[in-house]
Amino acid sequence: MVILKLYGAGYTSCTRRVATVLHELKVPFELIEIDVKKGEQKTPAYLEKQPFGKIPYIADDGFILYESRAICRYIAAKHPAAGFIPSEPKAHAICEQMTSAEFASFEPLVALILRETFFKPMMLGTTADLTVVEEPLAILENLAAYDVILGKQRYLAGDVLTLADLFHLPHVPYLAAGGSDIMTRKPNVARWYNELIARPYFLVYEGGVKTTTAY
Ligand SMILES: N[C@@H](CCC(=O)N[C@@H](CS)C(=O)NCC(=O)O)C(=O)O
Repeated sequence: MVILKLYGAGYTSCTRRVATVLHELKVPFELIEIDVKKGEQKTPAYLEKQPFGKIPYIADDGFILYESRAICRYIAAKHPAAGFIPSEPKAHAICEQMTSAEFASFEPLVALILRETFFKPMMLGTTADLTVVEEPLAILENLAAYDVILGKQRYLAGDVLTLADLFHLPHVPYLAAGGSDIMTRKPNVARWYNELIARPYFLVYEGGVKTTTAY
């Protein structure tokens, strides 16, 4: 069997999003570490595979795919029994509703915070300017809609775990590391979050993503 190759950086959220789904579905994979700091993702050889010059991408028996969420959908589609992409039309639509909320509303806010408090210090050696993160943090602090949704059901798209839940997770530890307690202040969000981080795949956040050939 040809092992799936994940080209990325173990500490980044997009790479961890893909690794989270791979781990959940017990898919063996090899992580090919891309040196983002040195700009390896902008080299001609890399751009041939990922023309946007971003990580991650996968090679699955010669099939190349980029965009972390598209990769997760592909992997989940290959393992339909897990139900990460519901097949019943209404359940499917509700899952899409929440993956859209993640992509359009949650991710852009968290990305602003992440860039200022984690990537800029790491890449440029600068100190975080906390005034930049005040507004996105204030919006996120609310999380009111999430608490309402999670007050009615166990997970974001209903009572079964789906990609909607998994897509939200990779950014979240950075919020906690940045001193924010927004994931644990609202009771229903806290219940959901604590359940998710207790799952074994959450370990990928601690040591970063690593090649995993067996489960
Ligand atoms: N929407 C893309 C975003 C990819 C992305 O922005 N990757 C970041 C790391 S999380 C990256 O490649 N940063 C280095 C760069 O922009 O050169 C995805 O989900 O895969």
